[in-house]
Amino acid sequence: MRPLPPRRPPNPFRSPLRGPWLTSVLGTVLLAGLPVLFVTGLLSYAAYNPDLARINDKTPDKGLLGFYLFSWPTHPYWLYRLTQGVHVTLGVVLVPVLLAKLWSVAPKLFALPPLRSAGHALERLSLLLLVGGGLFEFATGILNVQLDYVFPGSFYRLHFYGAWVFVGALLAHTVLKVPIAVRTLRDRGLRAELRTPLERTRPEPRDPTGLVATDPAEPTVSRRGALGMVGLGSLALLLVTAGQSIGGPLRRTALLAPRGRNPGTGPNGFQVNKTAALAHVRPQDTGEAWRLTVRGNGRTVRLSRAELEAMPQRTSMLPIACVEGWSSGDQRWEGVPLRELAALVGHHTDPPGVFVESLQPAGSFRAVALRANQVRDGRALLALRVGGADLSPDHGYPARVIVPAAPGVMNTKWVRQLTFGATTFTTDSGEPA
Ligand SMILES: Nc1nc2c(c(=O)[nH]1)N[C@H]1C(S)=C(S)[C@@H](COP(=O)(O)O)O[C@H]1N2
Ligand SMILES: [Mo]
Repeated sequence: MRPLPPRRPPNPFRSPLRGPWLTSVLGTVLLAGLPVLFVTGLLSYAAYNPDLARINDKTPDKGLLGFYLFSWPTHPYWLYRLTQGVHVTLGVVLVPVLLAKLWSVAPKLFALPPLRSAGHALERLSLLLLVGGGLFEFATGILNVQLDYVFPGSFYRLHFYGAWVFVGALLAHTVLKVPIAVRTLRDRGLRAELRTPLERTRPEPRDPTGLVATDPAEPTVSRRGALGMVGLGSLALLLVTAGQSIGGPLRRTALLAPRGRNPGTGPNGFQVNKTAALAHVRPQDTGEAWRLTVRGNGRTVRLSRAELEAMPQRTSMLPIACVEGWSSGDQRWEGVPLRELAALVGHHTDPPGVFVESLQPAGSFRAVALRANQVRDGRALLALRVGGADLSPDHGYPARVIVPAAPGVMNTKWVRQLTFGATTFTTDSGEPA
């Protein structure tokens, strides 16, 4: 008996919309957005001043990938709020486009046989890095924002290395696909296609890309309709996300914001990333017995809160802008400029950077190194009050740092010690910082 020819399963990819045109349109949108995501992501890493101290560096093994680092400026004071707001908002908004793009090329992703030749294997590998890398970056970013640092300690590393892998694959993919995308978009104008209703929606001509269905089903939606759904999805995500960065009345529309939609009322009524209780900062540590230790130049000064309040106070209108994309908006902070505290230990002109340590016993954001330019900016404070009231326990009472243009993590709460001109950054527990 002769063996039966292998039975081919019915082709599951029968949508008449698939084809190089739809893929090119979606690809063009991604090609406009992804570089912005990449650059704002790199900027976010630079904003931590990772080259200043190990403790600032969440990706210590970066090697050459840190080639572009520079000292993060303090002007304009809303810089990180802007770059990180764009990064997170754009990332969320591009999700429907990414999913639609993957849907549009699905037949290629599941093509059989999986490997036909060495060249084909290489192409598959680059696709794996592209698709896997893209999904990985979007998934880690969104999980980090929504699920409160689900990858303890490792998010930054995963997201940073993932970004380089993804961008490498994207670059190769772009070089390979731009010619066909340009040709396709030129042959089939966007306007004409967007005017085509369902009745006149036809599959694209068969072509070597293998995207067009061999046995297309009847269309149930036009290309205009399909792109419209993607656009509406993105618009809806924009509307429920952007408010967390923009603030004002829009904050209430930020339904996807992980924090701060109901932050309470009053001067301290804005987002809290980590509460005092979660940080294991106990009331007895922040009461009357609390002292701020200021060190530098071989000297040590200890100050009570009353003594800090007796120093000349300065007011700074500054936002907290978290890596998660949300911002508190400008708040009116009052306290002692960091450079005045440097002067207390003899740094009267051109103070150096400072190592800030919190009362918080453990956790990755309890200490930070600030650069000289941040200390020298007169708006950078050890804040005691916000919006005319004492800091609440959750916002860092008795004292917290606030620095213009810096990421939220630099604004250490429940400060215990400031070391100006520190050369080693080791916390009391001996942990390398
Ligand atoms: N000691 C300490 N300070 C900290 C943190 C922390 O976990 N511990 N979180 C930081 C982060 S990630 C942000 S975004 C801001 C949030 O400040 P807020 O809670 O007052 O809005 O505080 C920063 N300061
Ligand atoms: Mo943050």
